[in-house]
Amino acid sequence: MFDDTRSRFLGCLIGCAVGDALGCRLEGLASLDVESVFDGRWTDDTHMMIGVAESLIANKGFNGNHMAQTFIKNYEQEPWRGYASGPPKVFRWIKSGVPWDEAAKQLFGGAGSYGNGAAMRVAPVGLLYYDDTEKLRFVAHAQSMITHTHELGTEGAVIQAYSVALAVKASQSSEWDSYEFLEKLMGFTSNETYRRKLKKAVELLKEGADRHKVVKELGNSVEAHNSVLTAVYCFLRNWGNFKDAVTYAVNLGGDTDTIGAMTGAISGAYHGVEAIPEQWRNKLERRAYIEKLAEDLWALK
Ligand code: R7I
Ligand code: MG
Ligand code: MG
Repeated sequence: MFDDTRSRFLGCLIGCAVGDALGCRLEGLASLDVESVFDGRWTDDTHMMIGVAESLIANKGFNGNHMAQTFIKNYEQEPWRGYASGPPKVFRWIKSGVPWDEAAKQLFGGAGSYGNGAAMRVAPVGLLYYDDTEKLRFVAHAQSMITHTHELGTEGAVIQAYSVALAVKASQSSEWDSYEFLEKLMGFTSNETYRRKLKKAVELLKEGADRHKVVKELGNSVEAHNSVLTAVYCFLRNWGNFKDAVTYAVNLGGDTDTIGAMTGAISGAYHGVEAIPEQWRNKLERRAYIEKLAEDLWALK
């Protein structure tokens, strides 16, 4: 069979950036004509995804301190990318000498963050370890710990990374459907909050639920458990087409850039880069650099 993994890698990272760029224009707005607002500029979601990729490539795998320093360097160059409050605090603590795997435990009164920040950036981990599930789980969790130590935050990242991996693999095997995809996620996570949402996702797909119900049941907000499976659902509900999936995602409202980024990463990994509308790719900020990162990750395989 023709090996199109390279195109899937490119589709995943470009898809993440395109979904972020589409979504950030719609944040807080009612459904708009996505074509007319797309300007290709992306936010912290893509900025941190780039940091994950850069560090994985530089180390040919995971190095926690290096990845933390990469996040810090990128943040200091472009702090205006729309970062939430948690990561910049962690960056300051790490700079003052707290170890990379300790600093984030202090957030939110010692609970650690369950924001979706560890999931929104994790796509490169899903690519690099798409064929090694246990390594994927380990690295997706470890990269989360730099900024997100709450179990719901880390598990969201692990599930998002595995969804990217499944999308790469589903495109290579033949006949998967949405229900099998959800079943595989169910077999992968033992977290009850996520398992409940996976059951909901099956029901919503079966009944062809409207957007209002999807948002009510799966969520569309900044918490990982209220956005990661929403993105998975957006992909599955629009399995056939990249553009439909991200357009649907960013029209759910709420944390639109992040749900767009996560949907775009999964859908791009499934369809390959050619399926992403060319006018979107052409406008995308730092497109060549993001493509280079995808190529370098692919070369590590
Ligand atoms: O997760 P994080 O990087 O934010 C990502 C979001 C995405 O939408 C990006 O596009 C960008 O806009 O920001 O940053 P955190 O500050 O760790 O978490 C984000 C938010 O989640 C926090 O501001 C809180 O509102 C909420 N949150 C919590 N609230 C209460 N208790 C996260 N953890 C907790 C918690 O333990
Ligand atoms: Mg953002
Ligand atoms: Mg966001």
